[in-house]
Amino acid sequence: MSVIESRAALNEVVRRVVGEAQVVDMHTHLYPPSFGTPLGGSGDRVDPEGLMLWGIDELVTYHYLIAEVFRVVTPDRLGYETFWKMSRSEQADHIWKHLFVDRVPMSEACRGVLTVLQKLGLDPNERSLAGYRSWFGAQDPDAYIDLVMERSGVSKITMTNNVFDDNERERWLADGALGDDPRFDAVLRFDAVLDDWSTASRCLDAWGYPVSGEADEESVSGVRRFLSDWVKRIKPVYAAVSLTPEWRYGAGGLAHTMLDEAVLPVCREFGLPFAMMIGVRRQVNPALRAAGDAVGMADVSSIERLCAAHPENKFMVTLLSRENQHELCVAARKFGNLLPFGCWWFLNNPSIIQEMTLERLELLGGSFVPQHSDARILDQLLYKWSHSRAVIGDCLAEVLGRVLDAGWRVTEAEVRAEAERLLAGNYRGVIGG
Ligand code: FIX
Ligand code: ZN
Repeated sequence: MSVIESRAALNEVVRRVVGEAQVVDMHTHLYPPSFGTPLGGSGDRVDPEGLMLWGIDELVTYHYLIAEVFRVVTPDRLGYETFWKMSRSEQADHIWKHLFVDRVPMSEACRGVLTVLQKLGLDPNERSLAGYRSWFGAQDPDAYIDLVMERSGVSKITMTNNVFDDNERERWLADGALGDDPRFDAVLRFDAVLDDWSTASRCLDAWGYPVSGEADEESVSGVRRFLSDWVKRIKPVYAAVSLTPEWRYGAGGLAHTMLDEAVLPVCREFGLPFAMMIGVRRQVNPALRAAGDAVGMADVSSIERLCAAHPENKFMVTLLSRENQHELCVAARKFGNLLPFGCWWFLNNPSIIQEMTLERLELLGGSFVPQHSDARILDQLLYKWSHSRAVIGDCLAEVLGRVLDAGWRVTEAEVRAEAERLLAGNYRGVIGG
């Protein structure tokens, strides 16, 4: 294949190739229909507590949009509890009116809903949700997953399986084959073990894993048995926790002991990478429920100490604070067992994705994972990946353009190889997929 001679030609090739490359989405909150879905194929409510969320009412009531609507119709005008008492479709009507009809839907989360409708071939200009509701109500959830994955270019969806969530845990205990859908990979998620020991110890005791209030041998072996049992049950591709900004490693304490003596040995035993998502300040406004979390800076030196202490473990890390991103890149230059990933949550906006992706390419070359969707509603794959591909493509084009200016010539095949590494290969290499 011929080499690319100009920036203009390179830009076209890079954007096309990044637009086409299949993505392995390494962190979502999505599920197959086997986990139940509130919106059945005929539009009736099949399982109100179902975990597979999809369709226009779920899209419009995404917790990002709930936070935004309370900025426009402030709680003194419409109380939180009044909102929460509304049905899902009443909440959607409220958000649609105030964020889409009465104002231009310009935030990233608002624009995302429009992109989804566009990618589905629907007219995003409807001023009422009725037409969309009948379209979505006529879809079959299982077939719809295939449609969304095909149109968003996602070849694999990685779940978040929180074993401390009663709804999810009971479903797994009732049916161990839940995760057998080949389109989905499971992930063992257990935040409480490392950052809410009072909850974790109470639950573990109740579930038959006797532990004490200390990080003693009984507790460590109880946690190891618990994690091992759930690894065997759900067959995860990695283990994961979300941690608050206060998390530290190196000064001892219960979380340090549980990591060193329970979590990381189990990861080594089963060959599992360990993902850490650090920086959420939980429930700064509890009245907003899932929308009530905020951000704080993590301690990157703790991540460095962890990677140094456990060279045989593989760590995948994403940090929630924009201010942490450069130091995470520097830490990744020091430890080959540290894989930075994604532009998480409040960072998942074009202006910040651009800043983070350029500094990662400049400091790490192509050895990182630029994005995960964090989608909670299936349809969001259609917007989260098209919005991110556009920015990632521009950043890769710029950096490869600089290489071209320095006299190095690349072929389309080499560009494709870099794009595929960024969007799938680097992550698959860590999970052994
Ligand atoms: O901890 C997490 O996995 C976070 O991504 C979620 O808790 C958060 O609500 C979210 O969906 C952000 O995009
Ligand atoms: Zn998440």
